[in-house]
Amino acid sequence: MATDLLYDLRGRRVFIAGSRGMVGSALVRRLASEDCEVLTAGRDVLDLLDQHAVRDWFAAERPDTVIVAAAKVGGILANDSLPADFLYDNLMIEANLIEAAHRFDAAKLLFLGSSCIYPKLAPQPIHEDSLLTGPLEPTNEWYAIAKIAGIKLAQAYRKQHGRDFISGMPTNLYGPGDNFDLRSSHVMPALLRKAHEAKLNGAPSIEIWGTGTPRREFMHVDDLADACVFLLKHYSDAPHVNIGSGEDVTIAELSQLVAEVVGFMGGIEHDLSKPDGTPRKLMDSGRLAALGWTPKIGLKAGIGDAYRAFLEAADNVRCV
Ligand code: GFB
Repeated sequence: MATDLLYDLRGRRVFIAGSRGMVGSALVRRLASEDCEVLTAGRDVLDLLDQHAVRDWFAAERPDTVIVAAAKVGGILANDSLPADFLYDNLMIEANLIEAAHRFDAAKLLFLGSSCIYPKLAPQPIHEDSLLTGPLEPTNEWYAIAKIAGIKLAQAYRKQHGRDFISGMPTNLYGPGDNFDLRSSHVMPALLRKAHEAKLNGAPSIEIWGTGTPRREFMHVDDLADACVFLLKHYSDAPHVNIGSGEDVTIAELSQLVAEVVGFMGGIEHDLSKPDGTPRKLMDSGRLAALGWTPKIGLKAGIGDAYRAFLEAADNVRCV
C-alpha cells in the first residue's frame, strides 16, 4: 500500500533532462499515462554543460518538476578510460540543472545517481547509510564522486532553501534504447549484442570481460521509470533512496541467461585483460519498499524485452 500522495503530478510541467537516453525515454513512456505535460530538450536544443543556456531555457519554460536523467554514462571500460569526462560532464550537468531548478522555483526535482556511489567493499546488501564509509571502486570513482556530489547538492538546496529536491540511486539498468557500442556499453547490452552476432555468424563462443565471478543486480529501465514517478509522488526527504531489484547474479550466470534468451548455443570465453570492477553491488532497497514500491519486471522477462528492442532497433543501434 503506497504511502500518502505528497506531490500531485496532474497539471504539472515535467522536464525530463536526458529524455532521449535509455532512462529518459522510459520516463517519457511512463509519464504518458500521467495527466501532466512532459517537457524535453534534446542535446541539439539545450547544452546542459552550458550554465547560461540552461538558465535561459528554464527562464523561458519554467518547469515545475525536473527529473535529472541526463548524464555521461558508460560501462566499466569507458569509466576507467575517460575519468575527466565522467567527472566534469556529470558535475556540470547536475549543477546546472539543480541550480536552475532552484533559481526558477521548481516545486520538485528528482536527481538520479547510481549504485556505484557506494564503497567497493560495502557490506551487502548495500544500505543507503554505507555512503562515504569507505574507498570507492577505482574503475568508476570519477562518476561516483560526481553522483555523490549531486546527492549532496540536492540536500544542500533542501537545507538552505527548503527545496523539495530528492535523489534516487538506481542499480545497473538495461532495456530499450540501451547503448550497444561494445567499447562504451554496460555488460547487459554487450552480452546481448555478442550473443546475437555469434548466433548469426555461427561463432563457437562469445568472449566476456574478466573472470565472470563479479555479481551484479539489474533492473529493467521501465521498472526504474515507474519507481521514479512513485518517488516524485510519495517521497519528500533529504536521504537518497536505493532503487534496486533485490536480486543479483554472477556475470557468468548472466552470460548463460542471455545466451539462452538469444538462442546462442556456443561457449563462453574470458578476456582476463579486462577489469572485473567491484566484486558485488547488491543494494538494500528496503527504504523504497517501505514506501510501498516493488519492482515488477523479472530478469529473464526483462532480458527478453531488451533483446526484442535490440532487434527492432538493429538498423540504427549505436554500435561501433
Ligand atoms: O556493466 P559494467 O560495464 O559496469 O560491467 P559495472 C559489469 C561487469 O560485467 C564487470 C563484466 O565485471 C565487467 O568486467 N563484463 C563482462 C562486461 N563482459 C563485459 C562486456 O562485454 N562489457 C562490459 N561493459 N562489461 C558500472 C559503472 O560498473 O556500473 C558505471 O562503471 C555505472 O559508472 C554502472 O555505475 C551502473 O557494473 O562494473
